[in-house]
Amino acid sequence: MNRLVVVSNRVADLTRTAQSGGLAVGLADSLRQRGGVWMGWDGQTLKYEDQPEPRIRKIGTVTQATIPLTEQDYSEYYLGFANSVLWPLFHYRLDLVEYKTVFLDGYRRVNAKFADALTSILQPDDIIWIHDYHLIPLAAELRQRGCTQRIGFFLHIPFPPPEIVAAVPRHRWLVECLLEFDVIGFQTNTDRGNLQHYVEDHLGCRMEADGRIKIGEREVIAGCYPIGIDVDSFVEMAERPNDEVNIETQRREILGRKQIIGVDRLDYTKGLPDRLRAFARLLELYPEMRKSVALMQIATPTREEVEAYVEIRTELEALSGAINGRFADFNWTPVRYIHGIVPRDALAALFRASQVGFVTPLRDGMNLVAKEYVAAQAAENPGVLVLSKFAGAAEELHEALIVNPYDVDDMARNLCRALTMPLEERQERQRALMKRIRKHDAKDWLNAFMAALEKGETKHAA
Ligand code: ADQ
Repeated sequence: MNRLVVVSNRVADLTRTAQSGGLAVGLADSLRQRGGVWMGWDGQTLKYEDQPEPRIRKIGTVTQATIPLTEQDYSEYYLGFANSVLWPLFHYRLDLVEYKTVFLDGYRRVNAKFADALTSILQPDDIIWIHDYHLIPLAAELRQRGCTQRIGFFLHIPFPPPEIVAAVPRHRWLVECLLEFDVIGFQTNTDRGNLQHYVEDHLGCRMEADGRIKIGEREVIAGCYPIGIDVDSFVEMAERPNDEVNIETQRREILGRKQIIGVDRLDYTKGLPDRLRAFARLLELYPEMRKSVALMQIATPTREEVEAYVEIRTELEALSGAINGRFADFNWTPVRYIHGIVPRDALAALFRASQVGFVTPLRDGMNLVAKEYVAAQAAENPGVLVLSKFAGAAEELHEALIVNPYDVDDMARNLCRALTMPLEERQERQRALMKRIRKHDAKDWLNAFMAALEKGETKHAA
């Protein structure tokens, strides 16, 4: 088996049990199983340019190679082009794009820096797998340095329709860079279809039904590889007793109260304000629900140097305060808003102890929380997943209650339906959902992508 070299903006800390961020969670699970090298930024920012060799560290089956960035790189590449241009745009939020010419310069410069560092550790038989929107030009940079190894790319976030991609400054260059990879992986058929429309409309190329795109003498495979979780390890975590969660759950049971849970990185794509409004609407439309249900929203702060993230935090704090101010009683707090990272075992136990998993992004590549919630449920008395139709996961998880995250009334009605759903229907939905998350788990994701990258298989592309 060839050595697998994974590259992403950040490498996850494989020694920690608490991890927020889908790429870190999904990749850590997959890479631990196969072993290999993981290269990325070490999270350090230097004042001045330094060109050190990547720092190498071995953790179990994985060798980590990390490099620092300069403050200028961080501001122009990471906060700038990646998170103030590509992230909002690829999530269909043109209104939040903030572009400056130096952002694109920084994006290109850091991709060249990654290519230099990577070239110094590559071996001839390596297979390279690059992740996410930060590193779209990396294959082109590597090819310029004479790299002939197979290179794959996986986009964790959505790929929008051509009219939206066309709002990216130098969008044609960006997509041409994407086509320098041998395999391009998407979360959903919708995303892959959007690339097809772009290459047909703007580049005059054709994508075959099996996902092959011919570019001169080269052939690129565009495929759909929905990311999954390590189901067994999540099930095991959820079944393990957790004293703190148990005490809290017993207290709720005595009081006959149910719990709705939401867990997200604090990001404007996750639909958090309308989620809270939907919960308030539930209490308005169905007064009998008051005192018998609470919403626990756990939200980890991220990217706090970007203005839009500061605004969403302020808005949420105000909203949860307003809902509690309006509905709370001396012995009932309707919204519990927790601003922080929860260890994964506690998270699994909390999911299991919650009667509804409320996952309502306005747009999301996949959304692993939806799959984790399903994995954590007890087969004999499962909770119900209420899921946004704009999460990539909705393309697979048909037995969830699918809602429109912009429609507060629709979400409130479905919350009520979930909270009052008969046991038999809950069990039936849970069985079907479990089957689906097992079919597309972390191992399947890795194997399907590797089959395309190593053997040129297109079975998942169509
Ligand atoms: P994210 O946008 O980070 O990922 P998601 O897929 O939901 O979104 O993954 C978040 C992960 O972090 C989950 O494993 C969750 O349990 C964990 N997490 C979130 N908040 C947490 C908290 N407060 N405490 C502890 N853990 C927390 C990106 C894309 C997604 C895509 C993934 C994987 O935006 O669409 O599904 O990558 O490809």
